[in-house]
Amino acid sequence: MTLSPSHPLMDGRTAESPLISAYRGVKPSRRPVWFMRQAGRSLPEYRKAREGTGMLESCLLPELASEITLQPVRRHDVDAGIFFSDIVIPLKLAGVGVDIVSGVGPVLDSPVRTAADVAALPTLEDSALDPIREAVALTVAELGSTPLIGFAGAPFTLAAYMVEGRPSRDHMGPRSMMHADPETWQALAGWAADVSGQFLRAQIEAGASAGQLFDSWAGSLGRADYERFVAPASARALDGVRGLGAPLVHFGTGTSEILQPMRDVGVDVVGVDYRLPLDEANRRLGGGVPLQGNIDPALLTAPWEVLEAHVRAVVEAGSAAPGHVVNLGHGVPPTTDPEVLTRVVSLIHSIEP
Ligand code: 1CP
Repeated sequence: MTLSPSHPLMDGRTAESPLISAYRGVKPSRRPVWFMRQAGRSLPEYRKAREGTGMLESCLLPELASEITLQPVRRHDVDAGIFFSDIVIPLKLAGVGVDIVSGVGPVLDSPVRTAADVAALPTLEDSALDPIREAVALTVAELGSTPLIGFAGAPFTLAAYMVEGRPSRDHMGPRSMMHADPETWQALAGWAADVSGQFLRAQIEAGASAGQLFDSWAGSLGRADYERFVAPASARALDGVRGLGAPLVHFGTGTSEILQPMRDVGVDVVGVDYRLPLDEANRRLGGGVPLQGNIDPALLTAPWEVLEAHVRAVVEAGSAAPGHVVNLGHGVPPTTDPEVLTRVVSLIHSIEP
């Protein structure tokens, strides 16, 4: 498994970029920063581009998905683009009935709750991923030396939507299934691992220079359940991706107690949410793992002096790790003033790496 010689990571465009250097634990020329959900409703140009087009439909129109991916890179001078798509796109491309309902999130036509439901799940044909490959190729052609990050949802977070049929607070459905019907759980997590892995691999092969596995809701699990029922599936999702040589990041929220097992699924970098200072995260990981994070999104509306002090504290704490990519502790809130994000980027770039 190797990337083509014309891939941005192989032909000299991105291998020494600040982002890829920091992910590899090499000192970068400037301290890299990007924001989860940097594309999206905080940007007026996004709202304009999306007008009249459904969320999932937008993800499957290569020119539109590419344009939306590029918008925050042009505006903020961030050190990476994050591919505009959604964690439920591989479900949709496999033929599972799913939509993103405005103001709600992913909603399935029929929740997946029994062994028969899982057995009836369709396979994801490789050719169905062609619109994704095309959008990635268009995007990296524009990005030049700025790396594109591909991503996928981790099996637990995907299964949380599949079992509940919609967003939920406590993810009771999948957490109950693990114990009540472990075989069905394993089959579902395995299915989710395979489609996620295919989705991420397609993005990296088409030109993404790094990949992020989002297990946004893994923090609802205790460590024992995470290690037994979830980590093996997350590791499986990355089996077809790890050997490509693109750095891999693993992120979730509320994961302070499971950072080490999240690292152990076989990633290079751990994303930390805003709850745990990065120097403590570094300590919990034994000091050898590059980190990503963790500005508290709530502070984006604080007075500038308060936000600046917080950003400086995050940078200081992150300096303990062998590499640090600045990000938020979770996604950009839709109400964020985009000019604040631009100012945060230039502050971070002004600090010695
Ligand atoms: O109304 C709109 O404009 C749609 C909102 C939106 C957007 C912009 C959704 C619906 N998804 C996305 C894009 C998206 N989703 C990206 C790419 C853009 C970027 O980061 O700049 C990414 C990486 C995701 C991944 C995603 N989707 C996650 C993991 C990240 C996270 O935020 O934790 C999750 C959990 C989803 C599900 C989802 N999709 C959309 C919503 C509103 C949700 C969350 C619903 C919930 O609360 O459970």
